[in-house]
Amino acid sequence: MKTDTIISIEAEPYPFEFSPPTCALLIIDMQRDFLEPGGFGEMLGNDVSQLRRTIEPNRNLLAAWRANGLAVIHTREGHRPDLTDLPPAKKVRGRSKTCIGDSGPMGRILVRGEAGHDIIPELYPLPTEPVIDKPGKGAFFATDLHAILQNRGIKQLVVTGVTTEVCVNTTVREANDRGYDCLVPSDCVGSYFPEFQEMGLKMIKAQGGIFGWVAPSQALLSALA
Ligand code: C5J
Repeated sequence: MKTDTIISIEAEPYPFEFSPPTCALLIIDMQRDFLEPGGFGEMLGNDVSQLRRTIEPNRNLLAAWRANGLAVIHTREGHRPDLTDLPPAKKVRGRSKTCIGDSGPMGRILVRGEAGHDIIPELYPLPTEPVIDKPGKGAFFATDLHAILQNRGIKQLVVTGVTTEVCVNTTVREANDRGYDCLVPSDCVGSYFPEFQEMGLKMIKAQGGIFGWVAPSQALLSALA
């Protein structure tokens, strides 16, 4: 694709104009512990089907990005095995009997290298696709994501993944403050809570797109076809 190609797609609050060669697909935390039955998310009483409906649309978008040779970056939320990067406040928050670092259904919870921490097989990264291991909710905090994007000349992001109101929203806000345009495909992000899904998307596109744009993934797929 030519570097000066500009594509306009229908989006809210107004059309999103993007240049595919400088627009990365950033897939947030599609990890087994959040999405798979029997994982940490379900152990906490969450309905994982609310997140699993995003797998197929993400698969289609990822295939389109790969087919066009565009930049793809994945993230995983998790910590060092010695937990030295886990703030004590994060560890105890929620007062759950089982918390981050403890043994869970798929290994130690949100610890790097454990089965539950890894990305679901349906969206598994290719060796050429950077994986950002992040200790926080935002993908820019304490990571080299900004440097990687700048080195590749990336100016715009399509942000997908889970969960809409937590790691997706935090990352979009961090990206916005760093000067990136962000589009969030509504069917490629998910929350365990339908009301947060709705409000999480509304907050992004409110006030003339205060944090970015929202559109169904089909708009991107049609544009890239
Ligand atoms: C993410 C979380 N990935 N909800 N984490 O959103 O704790």
